[in-house]
Amino acid sequence: MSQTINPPERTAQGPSRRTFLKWSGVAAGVAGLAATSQGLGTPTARAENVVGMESVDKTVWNACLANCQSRCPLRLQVKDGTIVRVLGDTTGSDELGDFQIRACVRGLNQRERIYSPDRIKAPMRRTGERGGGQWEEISWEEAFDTIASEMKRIKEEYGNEALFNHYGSGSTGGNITKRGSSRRLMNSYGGYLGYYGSYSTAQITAASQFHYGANIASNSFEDNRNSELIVMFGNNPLETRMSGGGELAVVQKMRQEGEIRTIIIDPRYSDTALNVGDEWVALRPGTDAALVAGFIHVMLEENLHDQEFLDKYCQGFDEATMPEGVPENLSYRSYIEGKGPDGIEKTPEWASDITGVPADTIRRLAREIANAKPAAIGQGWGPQRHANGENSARAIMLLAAATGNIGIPGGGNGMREGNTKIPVKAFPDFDGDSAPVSTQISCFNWIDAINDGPSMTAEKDGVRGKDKLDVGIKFMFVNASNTLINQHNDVHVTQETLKDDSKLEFIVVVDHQWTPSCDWGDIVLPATTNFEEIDLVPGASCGDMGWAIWADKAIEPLYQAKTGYEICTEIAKRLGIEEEFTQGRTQEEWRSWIIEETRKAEPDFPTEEEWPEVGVFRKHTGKHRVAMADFREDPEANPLDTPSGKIELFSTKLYEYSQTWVFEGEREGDKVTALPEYIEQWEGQAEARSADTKYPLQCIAHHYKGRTHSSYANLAMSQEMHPQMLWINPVDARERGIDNGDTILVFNDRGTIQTEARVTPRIVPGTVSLPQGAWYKPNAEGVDIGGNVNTIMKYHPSPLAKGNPGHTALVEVRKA
Ligand SMILES: Nc1nc2c(c(=O)[nH]1)N[C@H]1C(S)=C(S)[C@@H](COP(=O)(O)OP(=O)(O)OC[C@H]3O[C@@H](n4cnc5c(=O)[nH]c(N)nc54)[C@H](O)[C@@H]3O)O[C@H]1N2
Ligand SMILES: Nc1nc2c(c(=O)[nH]1)N[C@H]1C(S)=C(S)[C@@H](COP(=O)(O)OP(=O)(O)OC[C@H]3O[C@@H](n4cnc5c(=O)[nH]c(N)nc54)[C@H](O)[C@@H]3O)O[C@H]1N2
Ligand code: SF4
Ligand SMILES: [Mo]
Repeated sequence: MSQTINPPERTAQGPSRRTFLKWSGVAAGVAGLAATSQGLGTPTARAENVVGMESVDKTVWNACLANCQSRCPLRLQVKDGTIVRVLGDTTGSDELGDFQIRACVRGLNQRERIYSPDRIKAPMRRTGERGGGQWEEISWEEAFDTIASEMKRIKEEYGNEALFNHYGSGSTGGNITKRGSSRRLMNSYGGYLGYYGSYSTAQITAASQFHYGANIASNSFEDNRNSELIVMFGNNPLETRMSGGGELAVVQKMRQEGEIRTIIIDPRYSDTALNVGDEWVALRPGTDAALVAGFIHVMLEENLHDQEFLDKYCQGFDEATMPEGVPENLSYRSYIEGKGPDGIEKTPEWASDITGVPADTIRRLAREIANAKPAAIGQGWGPQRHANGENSARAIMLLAAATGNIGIPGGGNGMREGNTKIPVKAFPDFDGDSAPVSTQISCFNWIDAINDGPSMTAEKDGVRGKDKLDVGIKFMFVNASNTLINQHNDVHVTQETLKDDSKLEFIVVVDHQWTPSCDWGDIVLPATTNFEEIDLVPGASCGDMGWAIWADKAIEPLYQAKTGYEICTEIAKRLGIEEEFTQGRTQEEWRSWIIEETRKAEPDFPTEEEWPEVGVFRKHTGKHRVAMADFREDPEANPLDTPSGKIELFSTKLYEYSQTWVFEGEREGDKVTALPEYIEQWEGQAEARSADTKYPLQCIAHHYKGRTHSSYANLAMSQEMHPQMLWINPVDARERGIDNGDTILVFNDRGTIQTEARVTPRIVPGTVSLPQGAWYKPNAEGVDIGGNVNTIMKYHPSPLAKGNPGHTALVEVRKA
């Protein structure tokens, strides 16, 4: 029926410039563009200066809910039912604790997203083969009836564990508008196969569970004012928490205040290195554990480590603090001194060969890090989103322990910085401990659960809550997610898996943009953007300040779009569980409930009457977060949740897993280790440098300014400001005859991507980076001209977390 308008015709990277200009040519568009381009001034100044502001019908609060780990309020100006301008926060100041929370270019360019030609306009059903691109428009009635009857059929035939609510982070910032609705729907219907971990943090979350007994974020960035030295491993707040009132602002404020020496350890000279770094340590990806081992070797030789801290608070640095019943020479000291099973002494020269960092630099840095009292040692999530990311993450935590920096002001526990949120009541999704089904898989290995669920076990695949799965995934709800295709490692494996609809029998995709994942749905539903519904936005924070945002409906739903709550209510009705699902409340009534419930614990939280005027509610804790201060103070009274109650540098549980977990087939050679030792990655630096390699370049996939993962990727303005390109060092480019701006092919045995070269010394030689999140767009030959890095990434869950190794792959590059 309406194939011509929906799904939309896309060019290489979303709609063409021409399409964009066409829609922005409407009367309101020009003014809106002008306002967007004024984003450089302070939002207050901007709001005052906008010509004709008095002529709009209304200005409402809402927010950018993309999962960029900032959360910016937006002021939407509406005329004749159209959003004509998007303005930033008009409250707050430049003072720490009262920051004006300034939206970045993505948030301010919201109109292009709301009025994008890629908007899904009506419910659609596939007609030909799955993924074949043939669609027909159907009515909402028919869509709801079909989804409900498929859920019923699959539940009756296979049980609730055949239902799956796919990972997705597109509406993470919301509360009622978050994906809670689909979770609540499926839990009201008896539950679904759950997942643990996230695409963001699977490895560090799993690793910290064994190391610290819990996922404990480090000291806040504001606490850096108490530090002598800041060391950031793969942490890039200036590009990945970009709000002008978020961590970007805190980090820059701290820099202005104290000029504390800052060392950035990253294969890339990131914007954080550029803005606040004093020294860039360019290491090869996946080698952080080797670098740390080299540091510790120097510290032990020169007696610079904090032996007292290690003795009192940690298990397994020395033989004397090993758990009982473990053979000799398995402590970290033995590992460093070459007395462990591998017999290799972890000298700076050894570390240098692996990391590419000169041995003398390793010596100098080890001394500096050990002597700075205190030092804030922390990491972003880049080091852990790797093949053996669990060990990289734990090694960085170990460095914080060996230097005695844990639990004190100005120090840190080696995790990513912590911050403080206002405890806004969440829209109840019946998940967590109260979920009717407790069986879980990792968020990343759903592919295996589709292909052969019953073969998945606890010891081989990390199934939790049961020894093995009884049934594979048969029904999938994909809500606010482009992870079905775009964001999941190896688009080819994914497509091959989804093609066979006798395995995964039914897929519903709900989004507001027709993404590459929509191409693989059986039914695709048009969701509203959060600007077409109401909410109370929780969970935003930077440093020691938290905030919440009032979100009002700016415009009526476009096309035939419906809210997530409405969609799930209609399905619930047909499943006979409407009452359980709604509890008799409308979306407005849920917002009132959220405010009332929050006010019980937070009496100064605004009332519903106050909110529309308040817009943004901020609260500073008045102190700096110091992680694990209680434990430092009194480890006996406040033990950690590890078997020993201590920091387990040698993990008792992981030691057990190292002997019982199974790695076979493709995963052979993977291992879980009790110590955070360096493990050579598959497709890591060693293979890249071996003489007979076909693919000599390590490829990482940093998170990029132009997008939030794949969100905003389809917008012409985003593409113009931040075009997709491969970062490549001049040395590697010269060898291949590649000049800056050349069209190139990035390839390995899994696939080929066509993109542009950015020849820059800002990336270490031997490594390239293709920022993740560009929309997958294969041409007739199967070459991805969209520039999606998951075309060359491998589907290979990490050993412990079964997480996404989204920064590990080898490639070759040549001129197209
Ligand atoms: N603008 C923007 N902001 C975002 C996002 C986005 O897509 N765009 N995504 C959001 C989401 S969902 C998340 S999870 C976070 C992600 O936040 P992070 O995971 O911290 O971001 P990454 O860019 O993956 O990695 C951070 C840095 O680690 C470096 N790195 C990669 N491999 C290694 C390594 O082996 N060792 C070391 N030392 N460094 C390494 C990268 O070059 C990069 O500079 O960002 C959030 N914020
Ligand atoms: N190789 C590699 N791959 C990676 C990464 C990497 O570092 N390397 N990073 C990974 C990480 S950290 C993450 S978090 C994932 C992110 O992957 P995803 O969680 O899939 O995030 P997005 O790509 O932003 O897709 C979110 C979708 O939600 C939609 N959406 C937004 N708001 C709403 C709403 O209100 N309702 C509905 N129904 N839809 C909405 C958006 O339009 C968008 O299409 O990608 C992962 N993929
Ligand atoms: S993408 Fe992040 S930093 Fe940018 S406006 Fe949205 S919430 Fe703010
Ligand atoms: Mo993420």
